[in-house]
Amino acid sequence: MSEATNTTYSVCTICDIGCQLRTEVADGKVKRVIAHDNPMLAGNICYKGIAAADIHNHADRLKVPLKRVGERGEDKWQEISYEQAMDEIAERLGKVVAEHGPEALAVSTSGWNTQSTHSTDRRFMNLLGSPNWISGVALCAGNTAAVNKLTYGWFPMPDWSSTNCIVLFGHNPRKHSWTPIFNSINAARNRGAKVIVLDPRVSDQAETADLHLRLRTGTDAAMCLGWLKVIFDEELYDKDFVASWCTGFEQLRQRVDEYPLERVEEITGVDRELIAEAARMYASANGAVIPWTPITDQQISSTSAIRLHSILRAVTGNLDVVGGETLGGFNPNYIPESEIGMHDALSDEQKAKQLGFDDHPVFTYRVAEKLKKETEKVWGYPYADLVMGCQMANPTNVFRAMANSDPYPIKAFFALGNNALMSYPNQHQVLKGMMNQDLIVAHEIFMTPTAMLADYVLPGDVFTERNHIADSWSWTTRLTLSQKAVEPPPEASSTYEFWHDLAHRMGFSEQFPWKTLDDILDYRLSRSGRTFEEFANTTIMEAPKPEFRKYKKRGFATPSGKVELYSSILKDLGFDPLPYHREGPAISDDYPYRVFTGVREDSFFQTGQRNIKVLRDRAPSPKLFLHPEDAARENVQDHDWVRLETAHGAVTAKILVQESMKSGHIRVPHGWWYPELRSSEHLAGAFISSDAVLCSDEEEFLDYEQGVPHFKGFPGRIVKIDTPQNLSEQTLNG
Ligand SMILES: Nc1nc2c(c(=O)[nH]1)N[C@H]1C(S)=C(S)[C@@H](COP(=O)(O)OP(=O)(O)OC[C@H]3O[C@@H](n4cnc5c(=O)[nH]c(N)nc54)[C@H](O)[C@@H]3O)O[C@H]1N2
Ligand SMILES: Nc1nc2c(c(=O)[nH]1)N[C@H]1C(S)=C(S)[C@@H](COP(=O)(O)OP(=O)(O)OC[C@H]3O[C@@H](n4cnc5c(=O)[nH]c(N)nc54)[C@H](O)[C@@H]3O)O[C@H]1N2
Ligand code: SF4
Ligand SMILES: [Mo]
Repeated sequence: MSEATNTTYSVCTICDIGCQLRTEVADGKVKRVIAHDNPMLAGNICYKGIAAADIHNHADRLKVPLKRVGERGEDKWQEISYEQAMDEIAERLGKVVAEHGPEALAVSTSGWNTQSTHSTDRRFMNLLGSPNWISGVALCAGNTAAVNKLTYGWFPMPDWSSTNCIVLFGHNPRKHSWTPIFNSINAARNRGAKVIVLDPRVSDQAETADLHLRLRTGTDAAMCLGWLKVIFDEELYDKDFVASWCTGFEQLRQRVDEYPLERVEEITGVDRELIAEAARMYASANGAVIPWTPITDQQISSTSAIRLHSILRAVTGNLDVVGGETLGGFNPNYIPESEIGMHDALSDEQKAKQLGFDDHPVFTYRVAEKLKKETEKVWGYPYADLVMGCQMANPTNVFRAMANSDPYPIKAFFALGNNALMSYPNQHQVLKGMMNQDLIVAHEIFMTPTAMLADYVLPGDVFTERNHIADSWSWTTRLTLSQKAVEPPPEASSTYEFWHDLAHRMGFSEQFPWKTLDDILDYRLSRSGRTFEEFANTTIMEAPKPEFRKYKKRGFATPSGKVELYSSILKDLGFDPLPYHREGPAISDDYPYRVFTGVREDSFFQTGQRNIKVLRDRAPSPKLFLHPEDAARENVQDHDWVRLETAHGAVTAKILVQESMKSGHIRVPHGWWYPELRSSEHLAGAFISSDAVLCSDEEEFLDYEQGVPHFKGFPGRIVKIDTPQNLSEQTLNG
């Protein structure tokens, strides 16, 4: 508790960057969520965080468990008690397992918002025997973590406080988008750090960058190969580090020689001189970072592009050094998710059934098993659940199995704090898969399109209603306090309680001895001899001092113990062990534009908050961005309604002509549905404007090694349409 007795520290989960804020309570209700009282942290708040009270107190918050009474997706419900819901879920899951095996349960969760340890999902699933856990982190940071492990065994974090150069591959933090990262970039810039932005658009970060390279979408891997060409030819690499700590330099060099700057210019559309200038700036900075970016998580050469970021860090001597990127390791004071998850409890036979294991294995158990020994040796635990990634099933394979029972049926699907219908490629396939289930459970705070498809909807608690310690999912060693400020609705549960209560009904009570969320927090702190209460009374945030060049003591957690520029694991798996550029599906006369999804919206996090008035008022309708030349060619202008069509699907949205766009490119926003149309449109309009209907999940649109989709530059066209009749006045006018 702070001095004002009714104020507590809370980790905000409106988005996934987890600012520590303060919650003010009056009359047992959240009155306001406000900025931190420590001046160093007070700038870490955006207007979504400020809207937390509106979200948590919203009239539409789910408060009572619901059981489906109509057809699936008809949105007709009966209210039931939590106990009845849990009894019935356990019984129906038991039937699915008896008929189809435990692997017939798939769980989709992003974990960051429900906080109560995503690894309890894994624990339950591993005890039951299902490897089929999927998550939005397969498209965002979790997969990057797994790909980083191939090269040097961990997922590094920029040393923001000392870096001299920041390279942003698309990544565009702003005042209201990942505010703490925005603040860290600004602080570094004010110290004199250079910023290089690679973005087809003139993004907010590009506007103030030292260098801006306007590459064509989906060409990040080729760009990195061009940088390496300069760095090798001009001998700008760290020869000692390469000689002592890297394997495969000569092979890599030969591959890089296949990418002379003329070729890279042709692929990326960026002037070769500018490419060389940027490469020199990065390599000579004496402490440079390439912060994680989702842009390379979601494109056809994703594995190569992420590997190339790792390789650039390594060969320029920026790995685990001051001002570069640090390999954190586990915090010894807190039992990590990697242990809670009980990955050893799942048999090898069940692990091999993980969907994606055979064809797109990089973030599945297939690779985790190969790195297990080294990970334990270097980091102390055999499985590193970094940013929840590293041993996931492939979402595309899971939805195929749900829809077509291929290679085996998935018949039970749980979505926890995750709007799964709209959060993966090929929404049509996800719907088909969901319609083919015997049991769907949604754990949610609002009635989303995904929840509308469930058999049971369980109301969740929110971050002001539970205790938590944020541990950045082992990405960093920092521990951040989040305190319960008010009681949740009586029939609401945390996701921890959900798994605990299900485990106790399904024979796993021994492995779930912690009755409440507070009990498991006490357990996770027990290695530092503290309870949650003691932690909360003595600290609000603690971070062990970083230690650099740890590899000198323990090596890297890879098969060779070194940085693998040439990946022995990719070779073992039958993939190209060296990075390469692969061209995405080609544009044509029929589909002449390169469409990318993203450019996050200040007002919303992903598919959420369209029902929160203060936020929706700021952005009432979905917008396609188009360059003025393209708008003229298509004869469209601001506020016109259009249909964006791909070979796969179509969305309806409004035009916003922007000079900052790159010509030939279209931006489509992510996550639009219309909560206000719940009574008039099927699934509250989830198929009207959602980017996920546009993206194919066929093999030619997937990265080979991980099987992630190509969201950055798929072919599309626009068709001008009349003003839609089914949308609200606010949407039409906004
Ligand atoms: N098609 C497509 N798919 C994408 C992306 C894309 O651009 N296009 N982006 C990807 C990226 S970068 C990410 S990070 C992921 C994000 O995917 P998710 O992490 O699933 O994010 P959201 O869409 O916000 O869905 C979160 C849901 O959790 C609910 N929720 C919020 N707080 C709580 C809580 O405390 N308890 C419970 N039980 N529920 C809660 C919200 O109401 C919301 O419906 O999506 C990925 N998928
Ligand atoms: N307000 C708000 N903030 C958010 C979120 C939110 O939903 N709302 N979501 C959070 C999450 S989970 C994430 S993952 C981040 C994502 O946030 P960012 O990392 O900033 O990603 P985007 O906003 O999708 O796109 C950033 C830029 O990528 C460029 N781009 C498009 N295609 C390519 C390409 O192929 N290569 C390159 N180099 N650039 C390209 C676009 O022009 C755009 O300017 O934002 C986080 N912050
Ligand atoms: S950036 Fe905004 S929404 Fe995200 S955690 Fe911080 S305050 Fe919350
Ligand atoms: Mo993300």
